[in-house]
Amino acid sequence: MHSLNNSLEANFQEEGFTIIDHPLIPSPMIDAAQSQIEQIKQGIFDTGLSPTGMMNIQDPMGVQRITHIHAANEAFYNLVTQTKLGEVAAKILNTEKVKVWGSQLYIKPPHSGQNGHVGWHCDAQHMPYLQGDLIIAWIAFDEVTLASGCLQYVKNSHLPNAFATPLGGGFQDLDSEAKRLAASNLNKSWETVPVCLSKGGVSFHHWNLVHGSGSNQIDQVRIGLSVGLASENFKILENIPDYGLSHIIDHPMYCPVIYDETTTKPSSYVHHER
Ligand SMILES: O=C(O)CCC(=O)C(=O)O
Repeated sequence: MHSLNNSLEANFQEEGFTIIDHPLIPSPMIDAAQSQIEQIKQGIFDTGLSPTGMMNIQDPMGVQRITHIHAANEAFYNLVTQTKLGEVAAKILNTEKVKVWGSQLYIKPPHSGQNGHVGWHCDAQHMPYLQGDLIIAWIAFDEVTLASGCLQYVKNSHLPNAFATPLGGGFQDLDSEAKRLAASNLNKSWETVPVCLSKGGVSFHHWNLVHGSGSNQIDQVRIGLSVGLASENFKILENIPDYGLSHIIDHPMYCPVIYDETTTKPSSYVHHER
């Protein structure tokens, strides 16, 4: 077990996020995954399993999303399971075991305008059926900056009663919503932190942290893979629609354990059958 004063964990608890700007994920693994995106969009899945959703994937201006993409493609699966992602998440979560409960590829086309905004939200509000120690890792497929529409975190907004509940990821008027949220607690400062990353850099954020992202104003597409991670104490609540998650939560491809200190090898390293 990692010590409580571990700096990654302490930083995460205090601010609600941890940014690892050096390439935690090796470039060849990112390139391998990126080269598969077009065929995934065309419905070709080399694992034989489908993603759980493909949203707006032909929209030339809006945010395109593919959920549980790691189950549908081997290069994405390797990127999630065979890198240091789980090890770092274990330190942040102060846990012995890390499980993936979801992933979402976010593709922001060049010059996306307001359609390319992801509204201020916290992940907990969109997934009320999940409970426990949950975090999100966001992996940059290329250098991301404010100009390319990087994530923006609102510092300390994960703390109880920080701000009013945001209108959610679908509400794309970032400025007016930021004003409303900031005014909802005048005793607290609304401080946004642009999550600028180099290729292979990863940011980790708290389940309750308010975040969003602006438009991609450059000529190049902005791609990031968001990976939902949890420690062992996590559970799916009953009687709340969970969009089928309870059916795949024990599936080794959809929801692999990517780090396990109690075994010599994380279980996800076992190659899946075709
Ligand atoms: O990629 C983005 O701009 C948004 C991602 C996001 O909201 C998340 O990973 O929780």
